[in-house]
Amino acid sequence: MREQILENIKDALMRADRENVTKFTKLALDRSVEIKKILDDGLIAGMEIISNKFKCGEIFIPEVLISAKAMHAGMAVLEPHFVKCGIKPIGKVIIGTVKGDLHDIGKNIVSMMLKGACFEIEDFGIDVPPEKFVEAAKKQEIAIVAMSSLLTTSMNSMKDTINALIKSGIRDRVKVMVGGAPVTQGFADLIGADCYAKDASQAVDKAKELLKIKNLK
Ligand code: B1M
Repeated sequence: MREQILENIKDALMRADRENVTKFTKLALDRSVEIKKILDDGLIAGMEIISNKFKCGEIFIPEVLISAKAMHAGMAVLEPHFVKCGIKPIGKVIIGTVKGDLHDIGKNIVSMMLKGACFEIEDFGIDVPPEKFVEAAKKQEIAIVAMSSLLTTSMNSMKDTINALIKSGIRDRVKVMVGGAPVTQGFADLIGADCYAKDASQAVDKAKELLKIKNLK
Protein backbone atom coordinates (compact mmCIF):
# COMPACT_ATOMS: atom_id res chain seq x y z
CA MET A 1 0.00 0.00 0.00
CA ARG A 2 2.74 2.47 1.01
CA GLU A 3 4.82 1.47 -2.02
CA GLN A 4 1.74 2.06 -4.17
CA ILE A 5 1.34 5.60 -2.78
CA LEU A 6 4.98 6.37 -3.67
CA GLU A 7 4.35 4.97 -7.16
CA ASN A 8 1.32 7.25 -7.41
CA ILE A 9 3.41 10.29 -6.45
CA LYS A 10 6.01 9.39 -9.09
CA ASP A 11 3.35 8.78 -11.69
CA ALA A 12 1.52 12.05 -10.94
CA LEU A 13 4.82 13.97 -11.14
CA MET A 14 5.62 12.39 -14.51
CA ARG A 15 2.21 13.51 -15.74
CA ALA A 16 2.83 16.96 -14.20
CA ASP A 17 -0.42 16.46 -12.29
CA ARG A 18 0.00 18.94 -9.46
CA GLU A 19 -3.26 18.09 -7.73
CA ASN A 20 -2.46 14.41 -7.46
CA VAL A 21 1.15 15.05 -6.42
CA THR A 22 -0.27 17.09 -3.53
CA LYS A 23 -2.97 14.53 -2.78
CA PHE A 24 -0.68 11.47 -2.71
CA THR A 25 2.08 13.30 -0.80
CA LYS A 26 -0.49 14.15 1.88
CA LEU A 27 -1.77 10.59 1.83
CA ALA A 28 1.77 9.24 2.28
CA LEU A 29 2.19 11.47 5.35
CA ASP A 30 -1.18 10.33 6.69
CA ARG A 31 -0.06 6.73 6.31
CA SER A 32 3.14 7.55 8.23
CA VAL A 33 5.53 6.96 5.35
CA GLU A 34 8.92 8.35 6.39
CA ILE A 35 9.44 11.87 4.97
CA LYS A 36 12.83 10.98 3.53
CA LYS A 37 11.26 8.03 1.73
CA ILE A 38 8.50 10.23 0.28
CA LEU A 39 11.16 12.62 -0.94
CA ASP A 40 13.66 10.06 -2.28
CA ASP A 41 11.36 7.32 -3.61
CA GLY A 42 8.42 9.53 -4.60
CA LEU A 43 9.27 13.09 -5.58
CA ILE A 44 12.99 12.86 -6.46
CA ALA A 45 12.46 9.50 -8.20
CA GLY A 46 9.71 11.08 -10.32
CA MET A 47 11.95 14.03 -11.18
CA GLU A 48 14.70 11.61 -12.25
CA ILE A 49 12.36 10.07 -14.79
CA ILE A 50 11.56 13.56 -16.09
CA SER A 51 15.32 14.27 -16.30
CA ASN A 52 15.89 11.13 -18.38
CA LYS A 53 13.01 11.91 -20.72
CA PHE A 54 14.34 15.45 -21.17
CA LYS A 55 17.83 14.10 -21.88
CA CYS A 56 16.47 11.73 -24.54
CA GLY A 57 14.45 14.49 -26.19
CA GLU A 58 11.18 12.76 -25.33
CA ILE A 59 9.91 15.88 -23.55
CA PHE A 60 10.84 19.55 -23.75
CA ILE A 61 11.28 22.62 -21.52
CA PRO A 62 7.56 23.44 -21.08
CA GLU A 63 6.78 19.91 -19.83
CA VAL A 64 9.82 19.95 -17.53
CA LEU A 65 8.71 23.29 -16.15
CA ILE A 66 5.20 22.04 -15.35
CA SER A 67 6.62 18.95 -13.64
CA ALA A 68 8.95 21.21 -11.65
CA LYS A 69 5.88 23.12 -10.43
CA ALA A 70 4.23 19.85 -9.42
CA MET A 71 7.45 18.93 -7.58
CA HIS A 72 7.31 22.23 -5.68
CA ALA A 73 3.69 21.50 -4.73
CA GLY A 74 4.77 18.17 -3.22
CA MET A 75 7.66 19.79 -1.39
CA ALA A 76 5.33 22.42 0.05
CA VAL A 77 3.32 19.61 1.67
CA LEU A 78 6.48 18.15 3.22
CA GLU A 79 8.15 21.38 4.32
CA PRO A 80 6.22 22.01 7.59
CA HIS A 81 7.05 18.47 8.68
CA PHE A 82 10.77 19.06 8.22
CA VAL A 83 10.70 22.29 10.14
CA LYS A 84 9.97 20.97 13.60
CA CYS A 85 13.19 21.86 15.23
CA GLY A 86 12.09 23.80 18.28
CA ILE A 87 15.58 24.48 19.63
CA LYS A 88 17.93 27.42 19.19
CA PRO A 89 19.38 27.50 15.64
CA ILE A 90 22.86 26.00 15.46
CA GLY A 91 24.21 28.39 12.85
CA LYS A 92 23.06 30.60 10.01
CA VAL A 93 23.34 29.44 6.41
CA ILE A 94 22.84 31.65 3.39
CA ILE A 95 21.96 29.61 0.34
CA GLY A 96 21.26 30.28 -3.32
CA THR A 97 21.53 29.00 -6.85
CA VAL A 98 24.43 30.86 -8.42
CA LYS A 99 24.34 33.59 -11.05
CA GLY A 100 23.10 32.53 -14.47
CA ASP A 101 21.27 29.49 -13.13
CA LEU A 102 17.51 29.18 -12.58
CA HIS A 103 17.33 25.61 -11.27
CA ASP A 104 16.04 25.54 -7.72
CA ILE A 105 14.50 22.16 -6.93
CA GLY A 106 17.66 20.58 -5.47
CA LYS A 107 18.62 23.81 -3.70
CA ASN A 108 15.16 23.97 -2.10
CA ILE A 109 15.46 20.40 -0.85
CA VAL A 110 18.86 21.16 0.67
CA SER A 111 17.45 24.31 2.23
CA MET A 112 14.44 22.47 3.65
CA MET A 113 16.55 19.69 5.15
CA LEU A 114 19.04 22.10 6.71
CA LYS A 115 16.12 23.97 8.29
CA GLY A 116 14.81 20.69 9.63
CA ALA A 117 18.24 20.02 11.14
CA CYS A 118 18.06 23.30 13.12
CA PHE A 119 20.11 25.57 10.90
CA GLU A 120 18.77 29.08 10.39
CA ILE A 121 18.37 29.58 6.65
CA GLU A 122 18.27 32.66 4.48
CA ASP A 123 17.44 31.56 0.96
CA PHE A 124 18.36 34.04 -1.78
CA GLY A 125 16.62 32.03 -4.48
CA ILE A 126 18.05 31.69 -7.97
CA ASP A 127 20.50 33.61 -10.17
CA VAL A 128 22.38 34.94 -7.14
CA PRO A 129 25.42 37.08 -7.99
CA PRO A 130 28.62 36.87 -5.90
CA GLU A 131 28.05 40.38 -4.48
CA LYS A 132 24.79 39.30 -2.87
CA PHE A 133 26.44 36.46 -0.94
CA VAL A 134 29.31 38.73 0.05
CA GLU A 135 27.13 41.64 1.20
CA ALA A 136 25.06 39.34 3.41
CA ALA A 137 28.14 37.65 4.87
CA LYS A 138 29.66 41.06 5.66
CA LYS A 139 26.60 42.34 7.52
CA GLN A 140 25.57 39.32 9.56
CA GLU A 141 27.11 36.47 11.43
CA ILE A 142 26.99 33.75 8.79
CA ALA A 143 28.32 30.27 9.46
CA ILE A 144 28.01 28.80 5.96
CA VAL A 145 27.69 30.19 2.45
CA ALA A 146 25.93 27.44 0.48
CA MET A 147 25.84 27.49 -3.33
CA SER A 148 24.02 25.28 -5.80
CA SER A 149 24.67 24.97 -9.54
CA LEU A 150 23.02 22.73 -12.13
CA LEU A 151 24.71 24.08 -15.25
CA THR A 152 28.30 23.59 -16.29
CA THR A 153 28.13 27.18 -17.52
CA SER A 154 27.18 28.57 -14.09
CA MET A 155 29.66 26.58 -11.98
CA ASN A 156 32.33 29.23 -12.33
CA SER A 157 30.14 31.66 -10.45
CA MET A 158 30.94 29.56 -7.37
CA LYS A 159 34.60 30.37 -7.86
CA ASP A 160 33.76 34.04 -8.48
CA THR A 161 31.87 34.11 -5.18
CA ILE A 162 34.79 32.57 -3.29
CA ASN A 163 37.14 35.08 -4.90
CA ALA A 164 34.80 37.91 -3.93
CA LEU A 165 34.77 36.63 -0.32
CA ILE A 166 38.58 36.60 -0.33
CA LYS A 167 38.75 40.07 -1.86
CA SER A 168 36.43 41.50 0.76
CA GLY A 169 38.55 40.01 3.57
CA ILE A 170 35.86 37.74 5.03
CA ARG A 171 36.75 34.36 3.55
CA ASP A 172 38.17 33.16 6.89
CA ARG A 173 34.97 34.05 8.73
CA VAL A 174 32.68 31.71 6.78
CA LYS A 175 32.62 28.13 5.55
CA VAL A 176 31.69 27.52 1.92
CA MET A 177 29.62 24.52 0.83
CA VAL A 178 28.91 23.69 -2.83
CA GLY A 179 26.70 21.15 -4.59
CA GLY A 180 24.50 20.40 -7.59
CA ALA A 181 24.50 17.78 -10.34
CA PRO A 182 27.65 18.86 -12.27
CA VAL A 183 29.65 19.74 -9.14
CA THR A 184 32.21 17.24 -7.83
CA GLN A 185 34.61 16.97 -4.92
CA GLY A 186 37.42 17.70 -7.38
CA PHE A 187 35.75 20.90 -8.50
CA ALA A 188 35.10 21.94 -4.90
CA ASP A 189 38.80 21.40 -4.11
CA LEU A 190 39.86 23.28 -7.22
CA ILE A 191 37.88 26.40 -6.35
CA GLY A 192 38.82 26.30 -2.66
CA ALA A 193 35.40 25.45 -1.17
CA ASP A 194 35.39 23.98 2.34
CA CYS A 195 33.08 21.17 1.39
CA TYR A 196 31.05 19.43 -1.31
CA ALA A 197 27.85 17.49 -0.72
CA LYS A 198 26.36 15.16 -3.31
CA ASP A 199 22.79 15.30 -1.99
CA ALA A 200 20.64 16.96 0.62
CA SER A 201 21.23 14.38 3.38
CA GLN A 202 24.97 14.68 2.92
CA ALA A 203 24.63 18.47 2.94
CA VAL A 204 23.15 18.25 6.45
CA ASP A 205 25.91 15.92 7.70
CA LYS A 206 28.64 18.02 6.13
CA ALA A 207 27.19 21.29 7.42
CA LYS A 208 27.27 19.85 10.94
CA GLU A 209 30.79 18.57 10.38
CA LEU A 210 31.89 22.01 9.19
CA LEU A 211 30.63 23.50 12.43
CA LYS A 212 31.82 20.44 14.38
CA ILE A 213 28.35 19.68 15.72
CA LYS A 214 27.56 16.11 16.62
CA ASN A 215 24.45 14.18 17.64
CA LEU A 216 21.85 16.70 16.57
CA LYS A 217 18.87 15.07 14.89
CO1 B1M B 1 17.49 22.34 -16.93
N1 B1M B 1 19.17 21.46 -17.43
N2 B1M B 1 17.86 23.76 -18.23
N3 B1M B 1 15.72 22.98 -16.48
N4 B1M B 1 17.20 20.70 -16.07
C1 B1M B 1 19.56 20.28 -16.66
C2 B1M B 1 20.39 20.68 -15.44
C3 B1M B 1 20.37 19.44 -17.73
C4 B1M B 1 21.42 18.49 -17.12
C5 B1M B 1 19.37 18.67 -18.63
C6 B1M B 1 20.04 17.91 -19.74
O1 B1M B 1 20.37 18.45 -20.75
N5 B1M B 1 20.26 16.64 -19.58
C7 B1M B 1 21.01 20.59 -18.59
C8 B1M B 1 22.37 21.10 -18.14
C9 B1M B 1 23.49 20.64 -19.02
C10 B1M B 1 24.80 21.16 -18.56
O2 B1M B 1 24.98 22.21 -18.02
N6 B1M B 1 25.81 20.37 -18.82
C11 B1M B 1 19.93 21.66 -18.49
C12 B1M B 1 19.78 22.72 -19.41
C13 B1M B 1 20.69 22.70 -20.61
C14 B1M B 1 18.82 23.75 -19.24
C15 B1M B 1 18.59 24.96 -20.13
C16 B1M B 1 19.86 25.66 -20.66
C17 B1M B 1 17.69 24.50 -21.28
C18 B1M B 1 17.39 25.53 -22.33
O3 B1M B 1 16.87 26.56 -22.07
N7 B1M B 1 17.77 25.16 -23.53
C19 B1M B 1 17.77 25.91 -19.20
C20 B1M B 1 18.71 26.80 -18.37
C21 B1M B 1 17.99 27.86 -17.61
C22 B1M B 1 18.93 28.54 -16.62
O4 B1M B 1 19.13 28.03 -15.55
N8 B1M B 1 19.53 29.65 -17.02
C23 B1M B 1 17.11 24.91 -18.31
C24 B1M B 1 15.85 25.11 -17.72
C25 B1M B 1 15.21 24.19 -16.91
C26 B1M B 1 13.78 24.38 -16.36
C27 B1M B 1 13.46 25.84 -15.99
C28 B1M B 1 12.82 23.91 -17.40
C29 B1M B 1 13.76 23.36 -15.17
C30 B1M B 1 14.15 23.99 -13.81
C31 B1M B 1 12.94 24.27 -12.94
C32 B1M B 1 13.34 24.60 -11.52
O5 B1M B 1 14.37 24.20 -11.00
N9 B1M B 1 12.48 25.35 -10.90
C33 B1M B 1 14.89 22.40 -15.56
C34 B1M B 1 15.07 21.11 -14.99
C35 B1M B 1 13.98 20.64 -14.03
C36 B1M B 1 16.18 20.29 -15.30
C37 B1M B 1 16.42 18.80 -14.94
C38 B1M B 1 15.58 18.00 -15.92
C39 B1M B 1 16.14 18.36 -13.52
C40 B1M B 1 16.88 19.14 -12.42
C41 B1M B 1 16.28 18.76 -11.08
O6 B1M B 1 15.46 19.50 -10.55
N10 B1M B 1 16.64 17.57 -10.56
C42 B1M B 1 18.00 18.67 -15.21
C43 B1M B 1 18.44 17.27 -15.57
C44 B1M B 1 19.36 16.67 -14.53
O7 B1M B 1 19.76 17.28 -13.57
N11 B1M B 1 19.75 15.45 -14.79
C45 B1M B 1 18.25 19.82 -16.11
C46 B1M B 1 16.07 17.04 -9.31
C47 B1M B 1 16.83 17.59 -8.10
C48 B1M B 1 16.25 16.96 -6.84
O8 B1M B 1 18.19 17.21 -8.22
O9 B1M B 1 18.97 19.60 -8.61
O10 B1M B 1 20.57 17.64 -8.84
P1 B1M B 1 19.42 18.26 -8.19
O11 B1M B 1 19.72 18.40 -6.60
C49 B1M B 1 20.23 17.36 -5.79
C50 B1M B 1 21.77 17.30 -5.76
O12 B1M B 1 22.39 17.80 -6.93
C51 B1M B 1 22.14 18.05 -4.53
O13 B1M B 1 21.05 17.77 -3.64
C52 B1M B 1 19.83 17.74 -4.38
C53 B1M B 1 18.84 16.83 -3.69
O14 B1M B 1 19.40 15.61 -3.34
N12 B1M B 1 22.35 19.49 -4.51
C54 B1M B 1 23.14 20.07 -3.56
C55 B1M B 1 21.84 20.47 -5.26
N13 B1M B 1 22.26 21.66 -4.85
C56 B1M B 1 23.07 21.45 -3.79
C57 B1M B 1 23.76 22.34 -2.97
C58 B1M B 1 24.52 21.80 -1.91
C59 B1M B 1 24.60 20.42 -1.72
C60 B1M B 1 23.91 19.53 -2.52
O15 B1M B 1 25.23 22.55 -1.06
C61 B1M B 1 25.09 23.93 -1.07
